[in-house]
Amino acid sequence: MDIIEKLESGERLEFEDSIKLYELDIFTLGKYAFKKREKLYGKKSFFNINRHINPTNICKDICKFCAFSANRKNPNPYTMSHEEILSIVEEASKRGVKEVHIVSAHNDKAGLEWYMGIFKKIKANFPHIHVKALTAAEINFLAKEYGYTYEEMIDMMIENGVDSMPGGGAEIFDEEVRSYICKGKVSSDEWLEIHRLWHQRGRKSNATMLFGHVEKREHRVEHMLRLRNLQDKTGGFNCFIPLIYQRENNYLNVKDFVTGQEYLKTIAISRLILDNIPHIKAYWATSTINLALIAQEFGADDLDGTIEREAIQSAAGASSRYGMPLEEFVYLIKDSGFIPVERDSLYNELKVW
Ligand code: V47
Repeated sequence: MDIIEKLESGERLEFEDSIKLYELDIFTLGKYAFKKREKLYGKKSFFNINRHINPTNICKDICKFCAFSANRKNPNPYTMSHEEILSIVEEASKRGVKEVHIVSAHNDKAGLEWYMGIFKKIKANFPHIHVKALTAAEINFLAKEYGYTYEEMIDMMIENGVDSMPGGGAEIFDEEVRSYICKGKVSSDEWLEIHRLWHQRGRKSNATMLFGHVEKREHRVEHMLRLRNLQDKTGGFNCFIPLIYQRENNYLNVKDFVTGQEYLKTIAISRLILDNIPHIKAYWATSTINLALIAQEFGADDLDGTIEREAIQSAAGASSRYGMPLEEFVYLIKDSGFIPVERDSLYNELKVW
């Protein structure tokens, strides 16, 4: 069966099929991905009103792609106090923010109580706010630093009030590429195991993929298929998020920037092969808002949120440092011919704007 027949039949796509998808022209690929998106959600595009907080940039690990952690290229180490974080959450809450997305570097001086205690304080003061926090990379770092099992760490997160896990730290699962771009960080098996255990507790998480650096298409496809495989077992992933590598202020020397066309193909392919992950997020911070809006026609149904502040990717050149005003976000989605639907962090629909 050729690839078009497979797409027409709706049969599950495997590794070789997915490589062939990349070779299709972008309009044919886009047509099939959009058809699938339309069947699921029509022209609805989901977003949330969220606030990203990155409480420390002091990191024990050295990832070549990272411009956020304090180092020679970014010599401004900081660690927020719990009071500072709480006052950010308080201000955000007054503006109607419904989710805080908290991701830090791997700071071995901050202490476990600094990492965990803040969630309890946020929940005690702002019980209506959804806490999406701690990547599998952070959980792996904390477990090893303080001598806990992953299960114990996960119980600790739940006890302290973490509601869901963000998808960071996945990078690219291929271990050879991984050891070149982020040696020493959580391995791909460990990343997947932490999410498996989190899902086993009935909790939801997201999954990212950092691409457009030194990986090949094969590595992206393999990454997605490993996620699909785990999702078959747990059903715990809400969303898949391809993140375009940003090239400023870091130590990964990449000359060829990923093209818009390659991004749109990657979004479309993720929609077609991840038949068991409900949402595909075009994360405007790394794709630019223009490309994210076009990605809606290539299978993406989610645009993340208003963000407000963001330090990790903006340190490497992304346009997310100050987020996006809600009115502008809604206007842009409408203007692109889609229906802006505000969602909560677990994809329950809250309001059609
Ligand atoms: O894992 C670091 C990435 C991630 C760069 O779950 C970079 O909804 C591009 O995971 N260029 C953290 N990316 C952010 C993240 C995320 C973002 C938005 C939504 C969600 C979600 C999760 O940022 C890291 C890493 O892959 N990152 N440096 C860079 N130079």
